[in-house]
Amino acid sequence: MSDEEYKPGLIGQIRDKLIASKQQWAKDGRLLTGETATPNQRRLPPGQRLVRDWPVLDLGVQPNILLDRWQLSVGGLVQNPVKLTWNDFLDLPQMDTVSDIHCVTAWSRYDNRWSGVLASDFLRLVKPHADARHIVFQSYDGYATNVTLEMFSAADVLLAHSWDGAPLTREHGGPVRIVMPKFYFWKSAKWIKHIAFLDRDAPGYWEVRGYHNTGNPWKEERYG
Ligand SMILES: Nc1nc2c(c(=O)[nH]1)N[C@H]1C(S)=C(S)[C@@H](COP(=O)(O)O)O[C@H]1N2
Ligand SMILES: [Mo]
Repeated sequence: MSDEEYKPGLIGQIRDKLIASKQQWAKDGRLLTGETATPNQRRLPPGQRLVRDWPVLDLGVQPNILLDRWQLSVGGLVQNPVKLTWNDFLDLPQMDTVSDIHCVTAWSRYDNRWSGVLASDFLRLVKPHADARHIVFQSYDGYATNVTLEMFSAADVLLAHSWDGAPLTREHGGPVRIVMPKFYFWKSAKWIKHIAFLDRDAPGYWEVRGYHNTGNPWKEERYG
């Protein structure tokens, strides 16, 4: 975890309420429109509204990870289980992408410019075994979320350290977060710490609390 110990106080209580109400949304099927759309059929997925600001969502902990203490480790079914320091990470090929954010709480934000390492370049480095089919992202705040290797292999997936030309702020998941534009934003783990490659699925924080295992916004896979 972070250097900073998390002490549940007023903020913690407020967040606990938010988490509980988000979990209740899954039970009630809140925000579901019953519509579906295929990717590219339209830019704004069903039930979403466009925002211009960038809301912050977390579990009440925003870990403060100093760059010289930051490490990204990779484990499980890979040939090359690296432990990357900040400089190691910056030595990997750097790319920019532009993509839209779709949060399950119904806001979407267009045209986010991210900089970092493409998942495809990262996969070339760690070399998953043939039987690696699933991935779990583990974060410095204790959060986890699961995706398939296929989802992670998409050309638009990034391990991002910058947004709009500036380092990702702590509240938005800096030093490094995942960006998976084709899925609801809860799949885009902030404060990434460890990436595990597995031969079986391992549902994450929201996935075990009533949220969909895949989370495709054009199919409105909010809960499941
Ligand atoms: N480590 C971590 N990653 C996380 C979360 C979190 O609580 N912890 N929340 C998820 C959710 S539910 C959303 S909507 C987005 C929010 O990212 P933002 O605060 O940058 O908008 O981060 C996702 N990644
Ligand atoms: Mo979210």
